[in-house]
Amino acid sequence: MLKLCGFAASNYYNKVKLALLEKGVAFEESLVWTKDTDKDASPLGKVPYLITPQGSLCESEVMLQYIERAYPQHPLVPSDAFAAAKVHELSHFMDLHLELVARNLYPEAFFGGKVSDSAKEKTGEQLTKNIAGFAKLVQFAPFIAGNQFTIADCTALAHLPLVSMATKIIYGKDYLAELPVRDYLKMLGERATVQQVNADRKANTEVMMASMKK
Ligand SMILES: N[C@@H](CCC(=O)N[C@@H](CS)C(=O)NCC(=O)O)C(=O)O
Repeated sequence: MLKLCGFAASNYYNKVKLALLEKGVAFEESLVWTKDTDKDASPLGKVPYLITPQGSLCESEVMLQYIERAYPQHPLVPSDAFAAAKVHELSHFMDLHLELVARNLYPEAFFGGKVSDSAKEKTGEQLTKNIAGFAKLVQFAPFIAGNQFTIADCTALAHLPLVSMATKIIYGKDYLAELPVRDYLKMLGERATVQQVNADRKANTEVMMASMKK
């Protein structure tokens, strides 16, 4: 059986977990904090990593591609090559150009640290540019890449709330507010799979924050 390693407060972990739940693939979860990661499975010590019957995988986007090929049931990627590429484009774009950039703000937004004014300014400029680009790719029709739930929705559910929260806390303004993200996330929140991911995320975040205060 597949084993998803990491912790449920992690957005990248939840991206993969939601795909597994949506596809109805049997998997077990192994709670691993970043300090305890298996460096053979995840050389940079990041979560998630996925243990498969053939070996381990790091990088959430790669895990989604593997899961889709290994378990074709309940497809989360269209069969047409170009349509599939458009879905991956959006998922990849959110990872690289929204989440990784907004991540610069997390130390101050979520973890009681400090981010320099110059880093805030640079990050704000990058996010403004990248969100304008993102707006050209999204569909919200009603799903983020069109009329079907895809892996891009797994990525969006994991990352977009963090981008909104971090920008609201740091700049006093939700940088995604001009897109219909709130209604979209509400719609996704009607899915039992998303409710499970969110409940597990909240519970694990409390454990993580409590352990950081010790
Ligand atoms: N590109 C990686 C990003 C994973 C990632 O950054 N995970 C965070 C937790 S949300 C992490 O492990 N951070 C610890 C670190 O980078 O050392 C992926 O898609 O899996």
